[in-house]
Amino acid sequence: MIKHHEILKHEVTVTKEASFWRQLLVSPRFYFAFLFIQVFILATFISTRNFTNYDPMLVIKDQKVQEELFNNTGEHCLAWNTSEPAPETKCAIISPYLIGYRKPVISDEINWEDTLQKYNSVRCGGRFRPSNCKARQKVALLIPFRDRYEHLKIFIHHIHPFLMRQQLEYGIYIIDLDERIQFNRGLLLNVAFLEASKEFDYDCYIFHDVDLLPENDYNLYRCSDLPRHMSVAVDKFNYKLPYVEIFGGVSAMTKEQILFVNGFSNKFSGWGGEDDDMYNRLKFRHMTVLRSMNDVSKYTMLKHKQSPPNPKRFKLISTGMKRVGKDGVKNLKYKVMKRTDYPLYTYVKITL
Ligand code: BGN
Repeated sequence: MIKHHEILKHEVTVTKEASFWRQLLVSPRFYFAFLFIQVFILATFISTRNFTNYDPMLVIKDQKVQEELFNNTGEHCLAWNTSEPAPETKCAIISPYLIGYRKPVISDEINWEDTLQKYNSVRCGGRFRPSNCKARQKVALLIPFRDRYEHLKIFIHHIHPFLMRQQLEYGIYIIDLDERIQFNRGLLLNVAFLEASKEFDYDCYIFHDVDLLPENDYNLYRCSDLPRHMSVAVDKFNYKLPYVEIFGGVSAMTKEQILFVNGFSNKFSGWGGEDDDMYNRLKFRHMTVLRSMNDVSKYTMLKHKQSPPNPKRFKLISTGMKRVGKDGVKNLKYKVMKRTDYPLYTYVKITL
């Protein structure tokens, strides 16, 4: 038999519960929290969607110009036809195809097959030249590489139309190192320079990290009378130059400038310092570094884990100028393990 006081206890609990819900429903705090949660869910949803998923090929509004520029042939990986006469007229100083600032597309939907199909005017090895004029500079894009195929896919998808719009004649070189050897950016850039210059007499060599995507195609990928540091404003550094002497990320030098400082040091294994050492080399040889304005030199950095910094880099930098003559591009020995002209880039893997 249920006792009287137990019924009472039950009723009190029910009334307490009812009053809790009533209080909750009339409380402005409850509605505020409810609204806040909804806004939070909506904001999360919006931020995970990629609204900048535009097609860079379609940003050129004029269909005829687009066809001329990309010269679709419908075939993949054609070699240059050397007997084909190159156009005589020089391209305009500032290409008419430039579109200015566009946030780069970073999407899971980017895939090699589509990229290959889209950029089928690129010749074997990732080479291109404008079909209707003579490019003002022949540019080699040199990319030190290890494992980051996800980045490479997005980079290649972004960089081809970017360079095409600038009406450059160019080649893209991905330089990989035997995985038994610690990554060495400076050494790989030296190799890239040597390998690219064996093929063509390029006017300009651009040292380019695979995780940096230029945002504005007025950031012209060409060389000047002095070395250029190009990745001035990177989103990771709030679009500000982290320090004046920085020369990493993306920079451009001519063959003469590279040889004048004996390229990069080959001694910076692991992360950091090789670019600072290069800056010192330039200073040592009385060269200043050119930079463009922040708004044209903007870059998006693809996300990745920070590699462990090389603890020896401080010592190497402080003793660097004693080695300029004997540690660089002129004294580098390496063996090519693999060299392939892929449709969208030249791949070279080396060992020491
Ligand atoms: C610096 C690195 C550079 C790198 C930039 C940007 C060093 C040497 C310290 C004396 N330099 O700190 O190599 O490009 O950051 O990430 O670590």
